[in-house]
Amino acid sequence: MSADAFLWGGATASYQCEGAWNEDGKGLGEWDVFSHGNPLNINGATGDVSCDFYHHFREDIDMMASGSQNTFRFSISWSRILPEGTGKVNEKGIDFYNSVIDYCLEKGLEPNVTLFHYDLPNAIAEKGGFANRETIDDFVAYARVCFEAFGDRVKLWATINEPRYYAYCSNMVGNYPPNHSLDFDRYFKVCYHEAVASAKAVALYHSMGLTGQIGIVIDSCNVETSPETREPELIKLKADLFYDQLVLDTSIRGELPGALVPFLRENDIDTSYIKFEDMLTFQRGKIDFLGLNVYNRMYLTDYSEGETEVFHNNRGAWSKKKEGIRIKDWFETTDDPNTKRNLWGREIYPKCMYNALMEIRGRYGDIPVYITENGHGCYETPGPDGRVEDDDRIDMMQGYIDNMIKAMDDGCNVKGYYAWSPMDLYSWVNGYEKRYGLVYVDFDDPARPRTPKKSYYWYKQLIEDYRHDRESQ
Ligand code: BGP
Repeated sequence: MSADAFLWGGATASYQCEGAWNEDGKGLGEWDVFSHGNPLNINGATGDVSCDFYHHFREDIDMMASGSQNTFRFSISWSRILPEGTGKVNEKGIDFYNSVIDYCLEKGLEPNVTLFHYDLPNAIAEKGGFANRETIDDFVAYARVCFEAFGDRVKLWATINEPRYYAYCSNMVGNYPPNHSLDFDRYFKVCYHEAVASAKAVALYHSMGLTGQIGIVIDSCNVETSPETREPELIKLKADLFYDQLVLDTSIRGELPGALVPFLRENDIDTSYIKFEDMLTFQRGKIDFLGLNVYNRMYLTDYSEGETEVFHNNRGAWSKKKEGIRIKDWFETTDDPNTKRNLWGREIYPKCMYNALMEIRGRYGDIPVYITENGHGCYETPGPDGRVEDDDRIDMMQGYIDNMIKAMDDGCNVKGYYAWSPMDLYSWVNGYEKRYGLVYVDFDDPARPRTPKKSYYWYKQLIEDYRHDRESQ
């Protein structure tokens, strides 16, 4: 593979695919506790086994390699490495990830490793998780263990997956543990501490003399306002602070967005946790690349009458709910009659890929970007021949990829694309009915057999055509 070859692959997260939740010395994670009996786990699914990547990783990596993919993004389970969150290292956890990394390299896949993808060790969650400032140093200590164990072979690292969306679901929607609802103080505090933790881990990585690159992964929240919106520029300013600037400005520019503190103060939101010394941490912890997960945009309008409320759909076709929020005197999410939604009420809007990339280029310059996730969740049942004809997924992903390539042609520095997900896996709270994989997993069969879907072959062809057209000269 040439050093500057575009990376094409798939992305997973430890809790969503590994299973083996209590094997080989792994400690309890906050999702293990939540999914075992919390009534807010409304579909009753757990990640105890999932697609059992822990025991099937060679088969999955073989499938990726045969699909012409040259990279694999996965996350490390903090509680598999440090069962209590801090302190003693579980050597069997280290062995597992060594095997995954080594097998990726053997098969020609560049490992792209995320340190934290929503799954705090329970011991850390019980101390308040990222609402507790102590978690910053716990995270950095865990990062050091990973850099020392795997940093010789892993050249692409991400600190935190979607710090904003994790904080949002845990503290605003309340569907993720610890299930706080519309808690603005906690939401901003968690986002802030995650930003400091990420910057500290980046600074540590850069100080260790390792030869790779390190970034953060954000959920792209490209904000657009509907035509009838009053004061659209003000709405956009507020929404950018709420959705993405706290992560982007701290990690790319190394500074807190200037408007953040006055905005929070005017809205009586706690700012007591913001420390002057952290400004230096942000300066020292600038990322090498940005990971961008692209699913949808934030389509907004003004909202001044009525209550603040949040709505979410973890029941799919069983519910008519859309995904969104209304915040009194800030904004509300609204409908664009011209765009489709998936059955979980999320907008499908391929052009947000182009818009998000161009906006990042416009605001932050030539930062290298990886599209660390993009995909389509659907109900799926194989036909009588065992095949899944997932034409909707193909159409959807093709639209997003076309927009990514257009943005690259217009100057965006995109280095790679990861399909969410290479195989079917657990979808947070939604369970297993919402499938994203390019490969079908039969969750009813204890052997968890895998069968490539039509999209798997489409993706392989797309990668090969891209290489032929763009990289063979
Ligand atoms: C992203 C997460 C992934 C994945 C994906 C699909 O926000 O990083 O972990 O789950 O979204 O979301 P969901 O499974 O909720 O449909």
